[in-house]
Amino acid sequence: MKMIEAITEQLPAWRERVNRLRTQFGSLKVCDVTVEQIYGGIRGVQIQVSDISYVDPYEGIRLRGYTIPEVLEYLPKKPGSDFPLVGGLYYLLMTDRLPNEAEADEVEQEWASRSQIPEHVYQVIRQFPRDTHPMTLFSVAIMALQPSSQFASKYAEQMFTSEGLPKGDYWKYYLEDSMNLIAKLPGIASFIYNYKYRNEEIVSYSPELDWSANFARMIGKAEDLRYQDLCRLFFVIHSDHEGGNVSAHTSYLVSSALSDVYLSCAAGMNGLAGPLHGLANQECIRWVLQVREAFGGHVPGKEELTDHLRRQLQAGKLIPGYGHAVLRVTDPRFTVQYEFAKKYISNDPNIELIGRVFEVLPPILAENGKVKNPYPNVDAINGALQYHYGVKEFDFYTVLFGMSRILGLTAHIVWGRILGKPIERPKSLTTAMLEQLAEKSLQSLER
Ligand code: HAX
Repeated sequence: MKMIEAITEQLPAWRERVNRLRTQFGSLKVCDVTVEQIYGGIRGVQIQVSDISYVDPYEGIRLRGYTIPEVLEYLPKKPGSDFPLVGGLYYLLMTDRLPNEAEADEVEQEWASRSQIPEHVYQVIRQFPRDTHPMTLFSVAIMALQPSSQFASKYAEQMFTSEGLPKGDYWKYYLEDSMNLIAKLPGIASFIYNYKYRNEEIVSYSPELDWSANFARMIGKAEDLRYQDLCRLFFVIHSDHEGGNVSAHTSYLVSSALSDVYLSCAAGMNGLAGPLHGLANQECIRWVLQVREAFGGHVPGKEELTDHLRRQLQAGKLIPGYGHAVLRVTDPRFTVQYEFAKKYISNDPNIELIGRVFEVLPPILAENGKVKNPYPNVDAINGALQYHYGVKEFDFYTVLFGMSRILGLTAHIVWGRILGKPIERPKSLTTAMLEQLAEKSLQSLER
């Protein structure tokens, strides 16, 4: 694979950079940690390095240094589509280089050749009651693939033979496992969808189509070229959001114990399934429909909507799709989806309402200064787009998010192995220890 060559070429320089920082500047202090940060979700504590992506509070995400509009513009596309091949995005995340068409296509072809899903994975899914949340099924399906981990078997094998597995080569097995897992995601996700909501169909992968279009085809949207474009857009923009969010941090932490890609990604997906993380997208479309219902199915005018939103906030309710832990501007991933919606489905009443909420809500949220970011995040619109194209099962949306996010998670994990990162082990304190520190600081103030 060209990806392996591209990474191998860069290895000495990357290792040199990290070694220099660790050996020459190992004791350099990066930031202080406050008691509030310790109790407040480690918010803002700079304890990770992520070269895959970086979230600037005022600019939004950059993937390998490129903004969302740049990524959408520069990545290779399939003839006839204005939206990127996910294979090209993966090449960029993994190698830190923009791919040409052949390089993007090679990743897509690799996925096609690795897409066969073992029968037992379908059986595992079928064992669960049909009303099981699709994220649970997604996570167990990934776990069911774990016995095929090349890293796990190679690692176990070398423990008992004279033939060693050099630490510097671990990443190649992690990359192999990542490629094998990602290749199967359209088949797994579509089967979960078909099992729960359609006809239980298992559809085989078509090498003629790209990864995104394969997923669309597998859930019965072979003819819907616009939906296939939406999938390309969705899978590219949800792929990564730095290393500190729950799913990225979880999978990276698990992989630091040399747990393989399957174990690590399933753990990440369990984090993504939380209502404060990936589950938020299903809440947003539900909320949009509820607002319309409150107005007899219509889209309320600005004044009516303002009153309604104020009443909700006064009642202590959260407005889903607004706010962010890091961002302090409108999420560019909201913007590109909103542009897609305005271009292709502007007459959809849910999109009309989302546009109106975008006009009136930010100043209201900003009024009392409590909400740090009064602007929409990525989830404010993605469910409404799926809903328009007929994917109306809200609880499935987080699986779509998960398919995309695994692209980023695996890039972080593989690079963790490339750079030889050790097992993570932060240190705990007791409340009594913090109280002692507090006492000491009081005494020194009194002196
Ligand atoms: N509506 C009403 N109140 C909100 C709000 C919203 N959309 N967003 C934040 N607030 C409130 C918080 O509840 C908090 O109130 P209290 O102090 O009374 O608890 C206060 O404003 C300060 O919160 P914050 O510091 O601005 O936001 P946080 O960093 O704590 O939380 C969240 C960020 C995204 C979790 C939050 O804004 C929220 O719950 N938004 C709605 C749910 C949502 O859209 N989630 C998806 C986020 C995108 C994502 O990461 N997806 O994976």
